[in-house]
Amino acid sequence: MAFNVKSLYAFTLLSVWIASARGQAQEWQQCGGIGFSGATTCVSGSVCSEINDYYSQCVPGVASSAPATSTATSTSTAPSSTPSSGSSSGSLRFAGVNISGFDFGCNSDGSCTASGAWPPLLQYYGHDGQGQMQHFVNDDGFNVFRLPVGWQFLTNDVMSGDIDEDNLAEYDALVQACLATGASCIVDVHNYARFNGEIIGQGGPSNDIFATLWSNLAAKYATSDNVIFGVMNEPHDIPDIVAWAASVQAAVTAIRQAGATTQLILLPGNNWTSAETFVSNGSADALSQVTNPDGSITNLIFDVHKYLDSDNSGTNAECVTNNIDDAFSPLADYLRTNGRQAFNTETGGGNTASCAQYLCEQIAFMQQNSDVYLGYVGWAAGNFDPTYVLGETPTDNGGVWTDTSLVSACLAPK
Ligand SMILES: *[C@@H]1O[C@H](CO)[C@@H](O)[C@H](O)[C@H]1NC(C)=O
Ligand SMILES: *[C@@H]1O[C@H](CO)[C@@H](O)[C@H](O)[C@H]1NC(C)=O
Ligand SMILES: CC(=O)N[C@H]1CO[C@H](CO)[C@@H](O)[C@@H]1O
Repeated sequence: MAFNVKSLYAFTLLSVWIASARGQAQEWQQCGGIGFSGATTCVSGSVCSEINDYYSQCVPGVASSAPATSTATSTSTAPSSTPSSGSSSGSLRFAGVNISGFDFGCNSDGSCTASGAWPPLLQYYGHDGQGQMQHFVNDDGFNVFRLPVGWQFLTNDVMSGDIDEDNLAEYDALVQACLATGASCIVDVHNYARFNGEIIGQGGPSNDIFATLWSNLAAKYATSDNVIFGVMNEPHDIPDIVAWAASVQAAVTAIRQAGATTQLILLPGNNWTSAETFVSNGSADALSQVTNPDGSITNLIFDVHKYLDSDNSGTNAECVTNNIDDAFSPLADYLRTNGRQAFNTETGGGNTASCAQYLCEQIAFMQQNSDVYLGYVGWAAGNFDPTYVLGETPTDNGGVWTDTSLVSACLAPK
């Protein structure tokens, strides 16, 4: 995803030459790429930046006449006090794909069945998740995978924090296949803050039970530096956000005390982890109170999701928004002001022209704000067919992998 200075420079010279003879692209609009025939110059105050061979777009900033000074465009918004663990060079630390399958059988009320899980591994009669991840790393440059799993699978349908060793061995096969690629691997409990319809800490499993689950998972991966702990997928309709933050705190404390002292932990807010309402819904303030046992907030990252379709459900093939003005721009301001970072662990759209346009715009914006955004993870490959509306599953023809068009156009770093 590294910003290409040479192309920027070339484009800038070109744009001076053409002198806006045929109209200019607006900020965040496409301005180049294979097959593109629209305006290739950008309005004043923005420059055309190459995202990949298929897509260049106008990003805020001015072209430097001495481009060797920096590999990043300056957005002029980053104060010197911003968090430093993310890349500051205009490229994101993480780009990845969800490898779905162990979450199959989960519903949004947190009811899952262990038997509904379908491991995305050939040895368990699933798709070749291992081959997919190797392809995604080697051919596309991805470096993170999110591995959703139902709580019920981990405990073999018992409402408990005690893990079923046989089931964990199956899930661990996917985690190890992920780690073997050299990528980071998000362990994501895909339960919508619930177990069989009842909310954790608010009528459902106690915070102690939830903490025990995470203590056991964290003990398993305490020495795996590349494991990232995704505390919970998509809480929604949580009546008491402060109580939910206490449940998240219980998980964080359990993870750290189990010996996983340095890994990233992802903190999920209400309303399906919406990036758009993370601040307004009260999630940001409540989750800001969550700390490590030593009182620090080191490596505690806000988890946000955002789809680009008309109802934000991630179920429609067409996209209608790049989410910048309504979600990622105001959220970036909040994060910067408060010294925090976020990770967009679910986004995506159909393999359509509208989604290629808007998702590329969204990702480019995140790259420009990589001081506060760690990266993104597309939904989804694994056991989904390429024909699934949001399918990102590559097809394997005798060892030659072919990506879906949205992965090629926007998601793949190279
Ligand atoms: C946050 O969202 C929930 C639904 O997920 C809603 O019930 C609640 O009223 C919202 N709170 C605020 C402060 O907007
Ligand atoms: C949840 O987020 C979506 C956008 O992501 C928004 O349209 C909706 O109003 C939000 N709901 C609540 C209750 O905050
Ligand atoms: C947008 C989307 O595809 N969401 C999926 C999230 O995960 C659950 C459980 O696997 C699916 O049912 C949803 O469709």
